[in-house]
Amino acid sequence: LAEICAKSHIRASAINPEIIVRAEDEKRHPLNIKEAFDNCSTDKNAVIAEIKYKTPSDKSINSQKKPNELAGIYEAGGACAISVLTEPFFFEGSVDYLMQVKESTKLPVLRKDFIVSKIQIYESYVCGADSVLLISKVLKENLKDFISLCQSFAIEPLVEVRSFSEAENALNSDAKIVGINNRNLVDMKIDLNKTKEISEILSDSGVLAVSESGIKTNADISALKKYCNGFLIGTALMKAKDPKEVLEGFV
Ligand code: IGP
Repeated sequence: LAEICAKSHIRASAINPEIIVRAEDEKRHPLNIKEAFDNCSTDKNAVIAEIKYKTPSDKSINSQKKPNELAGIYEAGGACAISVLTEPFFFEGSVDYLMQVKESTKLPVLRKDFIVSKIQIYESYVCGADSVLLISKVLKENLKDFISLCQSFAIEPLVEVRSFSEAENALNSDAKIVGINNRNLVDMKIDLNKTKEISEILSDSGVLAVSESGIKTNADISALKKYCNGFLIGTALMKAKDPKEVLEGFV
């Protein structure tokens, strides 16, 4: 994680500061991911379907489908939002993919990256993100400031947590959507019980809880359902021969 964040700092320092002015001049209205979630979850499972071509946790992703093609498939399969990896070194993502997906879907689009600098939030807004991932473990005491910058652009971030203290930080920082990561970002191990464990302190707070990572089967969804409002699923869809069919099974 430290290595990914170090690379992210280098990427952030290469962003032209002019983007801040462009963001302030931009009059885009991001789609409301929380609303999309509420609409989805009234009659089905709310799934954020993810586009990622590589991941350190599974070497066997080998999708030949283009981002815009996947966006169409996910939309047709009933996803409530689309997540796009933009981290280039470990996930082979790019901001171009984010822009391509934004152009090809009417669903809210989440930028999945390791945001370490506020300039990446300005960039996300200019490049069409409707939501961004903010990781509690990475941002620590800066989390509140980063969330409020996102909200100033009407971007509601997904705030990722994996422990009680990270979840408390999210709640104290005015997060409205909290992702519980079942995967330990240090050793990559999956523990679906994380969702149950952490959901306890989220349940009375009014935030939306999203169970993230390692969800592969309908049985996983059934087991997690009572502890969260929705699911973030990447690998199982990227590895599927027919991602639409697999997604339809999840929603
Ligand atoms: C998706 P999976 O196991 O379905 O591919 O997981 C998503 O949760 C995962 O990509 C993720 C992630 C992250 C990626 C969760 N948190 C932080 C990069 C950065």
